[in-house]
Parts: sequence; C-alpha cells; structure tokens
Amino acid sequence: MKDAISAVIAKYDAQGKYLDTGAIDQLKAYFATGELRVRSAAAISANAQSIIKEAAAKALLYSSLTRTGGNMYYARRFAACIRDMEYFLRYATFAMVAGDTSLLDEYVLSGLKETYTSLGVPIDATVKGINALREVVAGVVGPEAAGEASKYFEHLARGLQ
Ligand code: CYC
Repeated sequence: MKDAISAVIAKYDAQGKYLDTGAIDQLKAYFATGELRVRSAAAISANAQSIIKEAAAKALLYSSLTRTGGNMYYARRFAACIRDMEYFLRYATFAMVAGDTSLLDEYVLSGLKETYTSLGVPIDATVKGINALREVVAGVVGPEAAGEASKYFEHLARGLQ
C-alpha cells in the first residue's frame, strides 16, 4: 500500500534520482488538496450509513436483483451485497486520504472480478452500485471536493470492467 508521498519516493528511489519538477508538482497537489480530502473523509465517515442506504436505493433495490432468483435474494446475499457496498465506500475513503489508488488494487480489486464471476455476482450491477456511491458521496462532500472523491470510485468501477 502506498500513499502519494511514498509513491513518489519509491519511484525516484528506484531510479536513483533527486526529486524533479514532476515529483514536486505531485507532492504540491497532494498537500494542496490535503485539507479538502481530510474534511471529505470526515463527512463521509459521519454519513456512511445513509450514503450506503441512498446508493443502494438508487442502484440496487426495487430491481430484479432483489426479487426471487436475483443475486441479492434473500437475506444472506442481500447482506453480502450491502457489506460489499460498505467495503467500497470505506476503502475509497481510505484511498482518498492516502491520495493514491494502489490501496484499492491491493485490498479490494485483487481477485474480485474472478470471485464475483465464480459466484454469479453481476459485475454490471456492482458497477452501478459503485457509481451510485460516487454520486451520493459527491452530494455529501460538496462540489469543491466531488472531483477528488470521485477518482477513487472511478478506479474501483474501472477495475471491475
Ligand atoms: C460475495 N463479496 C462476496 C465474496 C467476497 C466479496 C470475497 C465471497 C465471500 C462472501 O460471501 O463473503 C467481496 N470481500 C469482498 C471485498 C473485499 C472482501 C470487496 C475487500 C475488502 O474481503 N450482489 C449483487 C449486487 C452486489 C452483490 C450487485 C452488491 C453491490 O447482486 C454482492 N457479494 C455480493 C453477493 C455475494 C457477495 C450477493 C454473495 C454471493 C453468494 O454467495 O452467492
């Protein structure tokens, strides 16, 4: 797992180079958005339950998924799906604080598509769920932070496709 700073250091260390303007720009961007990312993480954490509820209602509930034979039917699979939505929200928030997506690759996406495929969990519906999380989170953190927060949900959605 990396954050924005350790990612820059690892890259320049591997090349045996001093930090150049590219590296400095990356570090500046990380610090410039720091306050915004931490404030957004606090807002997401304080509203996590309602974010999950609203995103699930937007993208997953009242659909064939929750009817007999659907992948969210009945209690065990419904609970597994809501838990997965919680994982996506929690790890996207961690990655936003770190300012780096590698945490998502390591902790969430590694082997996930294969697991879902073997269990018959629909990928397209999962991506819809992740997109709904992105939209609801954008409303919670406000327009200034929405772009920053969105990156991590987009990375999750892309990683499943
Ligand atoms: C199952 N989701 C699973 C499983 C894993 C994950 C490993 C199989 C084991 C289990 O049932 O717990 C996901 N586990 C994770 C992730 C992490 C992890 C991401 C990283 C922290 O440790 N079904 C739908 C919806 C979708 C869904 C579209 C919710 C968005 O129709 C999810 N995931 C879902 C369901 C199952 C599942 C229903 C149970 C499938 C089954 O057992 O039939």
